[in-house]
Amino acid sequence: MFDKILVANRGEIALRVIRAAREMGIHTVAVHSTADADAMHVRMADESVCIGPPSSSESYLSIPAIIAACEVTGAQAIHPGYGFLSENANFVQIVEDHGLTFIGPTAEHIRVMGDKITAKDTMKALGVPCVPGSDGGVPTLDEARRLGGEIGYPVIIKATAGGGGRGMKVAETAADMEKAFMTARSESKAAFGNDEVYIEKYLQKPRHIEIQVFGDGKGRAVHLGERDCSLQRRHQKVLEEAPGPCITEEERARIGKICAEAVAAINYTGAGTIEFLYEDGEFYFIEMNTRLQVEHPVTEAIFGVDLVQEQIRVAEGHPMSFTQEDLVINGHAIEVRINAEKLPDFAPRPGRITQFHAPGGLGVRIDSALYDGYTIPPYYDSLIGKLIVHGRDRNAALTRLSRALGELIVDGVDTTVPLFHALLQEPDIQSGNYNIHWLEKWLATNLQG
Ligand code: MV4
Repeated sequence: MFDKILVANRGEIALRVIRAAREMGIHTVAVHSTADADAMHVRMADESVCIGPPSSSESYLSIPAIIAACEVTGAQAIHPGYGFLSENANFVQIVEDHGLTFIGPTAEHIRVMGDKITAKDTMKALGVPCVPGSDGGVPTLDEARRLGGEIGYPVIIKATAGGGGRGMKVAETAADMEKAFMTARSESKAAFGNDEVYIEKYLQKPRHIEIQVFGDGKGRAVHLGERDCSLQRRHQKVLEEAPGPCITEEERARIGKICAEAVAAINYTGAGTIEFLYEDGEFYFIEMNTRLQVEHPVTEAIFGVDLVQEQIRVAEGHPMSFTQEDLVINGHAIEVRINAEKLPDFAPRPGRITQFHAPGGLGVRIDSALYDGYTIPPYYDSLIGKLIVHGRDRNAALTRLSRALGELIVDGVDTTVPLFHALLQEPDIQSGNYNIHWLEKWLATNLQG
């Protein structure tokens, strides 16, 4: 059993981890940059260590500073949250070399899934359905042209070192292949120092459906259904819900079983997300995320589990506290991401919060590190809170979301809250009829126009 863990993150996710640990009787150490000396995670943790200047690369991404903070405080384990060092295999290796425990998967799992070609090969071999495309990397333009003809246009060229939308190019026809292939390769080389690319059939109107999985590292694993995260802008999720409005119980059971068996087979430890594109009733694997995700609370709401406590439990070598049979969906949950950004261009708006009032009541959860008088620093991402609502069905969740947004007060900076009020008026949102392109099209006609 750990007595003390270090939280290598900031903002709402640091609070999320501190709260989980506290309920388990585990002491917490916050780390912070000089810009975050007054941040809520520093106040809420039992102890804190300043690890560097404002720049993330010299603080939240500084491996020596974080290892040193463990050594001076006696923390035995590190929870990375999301972002920062959460999917850095080299960091995990160093943590373990110092006799500390990384609360998450092994360095090897992170490495395999971090390379998108290796991830796809691995998943394909484990029986997970993938987007039709190249078998591994595509080294030459000739090979790309041959594959384009074979797969059928449109195709998408993706960087193996990419992910989350970075380093992708679509070739609509054979005539576009040269430009798309060459740009994908050179941009990938410039961004990641790796020019290896692969090719897939381009799906034109899919939904983004991701399956939450959880493993004990000893060959047992479960799935916790799906989240529909199709509402995105520039590859940033805006609203997420569980269960997916278009997924049937049969589809969930089938794809869930495939995912749980795949992660069991690789002895995966802790929380993971298997991302799919879903079109015309079929699932196509695209990527696996080896971390706890921002949107994990919608899954927690409908299954009534604490995924962070579960991560800590399995990191200590204990079994999971639930079996697949225990995991029954109750109702529907929706999360909206509240960013300090000004519409219509979503420009970051750091600044002082003059008033913050969180909504409450049945089925309402706020994960936020805001407080009255807090100054949002300009150095980090603009997520300042998540509002998660839970109701007996999707309509109840939508009604509750509208009610809770009405109670929320965030004064002093612009936020994405007005976007959600507007989205709730849309028949397509009310009915769940949207795909990965819906939001960008809506923004183009309703905000820019
Ligand atoms: C695709 C695709 C269509 N066809 N792959 C974007 C992020 C990365 N995770 C994968 N992405 C896509 N891959 C094939 N074969 C369309 C996208 C995509 C997308 C995916 C999920 C959510 C939003 C998106 C927005 C644009 C493109």
